[in-house]
Amino acid sequence: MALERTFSIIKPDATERNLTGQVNAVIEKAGLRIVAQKRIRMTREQAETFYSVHRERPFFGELVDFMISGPVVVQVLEGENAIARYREVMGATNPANAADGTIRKLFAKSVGENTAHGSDAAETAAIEIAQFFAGNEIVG
Ligand code: 3AN
Repeated sequence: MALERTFSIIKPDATERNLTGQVNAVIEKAGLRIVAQKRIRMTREQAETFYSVHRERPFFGELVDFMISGPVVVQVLEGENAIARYREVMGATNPANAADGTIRKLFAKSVGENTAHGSDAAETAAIEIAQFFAGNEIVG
């Protein structure tokens, strides 16, 4: 097992409903450690860069508009196999398909407004962490 770091975003649908602490409780109960965290308002440019792999998808504009519609909480999570583990803890992209007890089953409103983002691979985790955090802001 490898100690890994992954990048997480608590999305505007969750901050709007004051759910940051409840999402964090699920993360911590799952054995992941929040080693960096800040609440920010993403700029359109930041959101477009962050989701640039989805630029050609039909929902890209809607996704960017949503991500800048309110505050988000960006985080670095650390733990054994943190990347895959956090995707399990988040549950399926569409909350209708998410397993019981997952963040998206518990809190997500829809496939777009789905409460949490987690990196999908080690390479993307490193890129996403570096977009929002300097090395000295991450304290393990
Ligand atoms: P995940 O976040 O589970 O890795 P992706 O990478 O397929 O899922 O999608 C990235 C984000 O794009 C999702 N978290 C969601 O907010 C949004 N999204 C995905 N599919 C749709 C869709 N059909 N309609 C609207 N938004 C979507």
